[in-house]
Amino acid sequence: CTHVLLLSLSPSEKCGVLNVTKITEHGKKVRKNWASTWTVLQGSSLLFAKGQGSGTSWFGGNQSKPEFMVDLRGGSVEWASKEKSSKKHVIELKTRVGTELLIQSEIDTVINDWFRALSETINTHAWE
Ligand code: I3S
Repeated sequence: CTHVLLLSLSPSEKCGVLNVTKITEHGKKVRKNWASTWTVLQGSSLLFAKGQGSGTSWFGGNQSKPEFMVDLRGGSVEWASKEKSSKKHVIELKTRVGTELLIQSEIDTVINDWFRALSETINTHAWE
């Protein structure tokens, strides 16, 4: 994630391309819109930028800013139930402000690493 360093002056812990959709916003259900999304974990924030599925798109033209960001403090992660999605390897992320996201990768090692990283971040920042 070295190229992300320039963005925020602090290194990001983890980044990669995942399938992401919002399912709830401020406690209200919203329509699913799965998109391949460049995802960066940085401190207690998770940043998303829709790109062409490549890290290099981050700095290209209008892709240079994150589109969406969630604060992981006070949030939770769990493996999504079958009712939430028919896809495999889906993480359900809930934030303190009532946003719910589904995060998915076809590659189980990739999604397992993200699950661990997100859980650790939430636990680490639990008391802030
Ligand atoms: O939970 P749902 O409503 O079955 O989610 C599916 C739909 O969002 C579908 O799109 P439209 O019904 O808006 O055209 C998506 O294409 C599917 O991917 C969604 O389900 P999965 O199980 O893939 O999360």
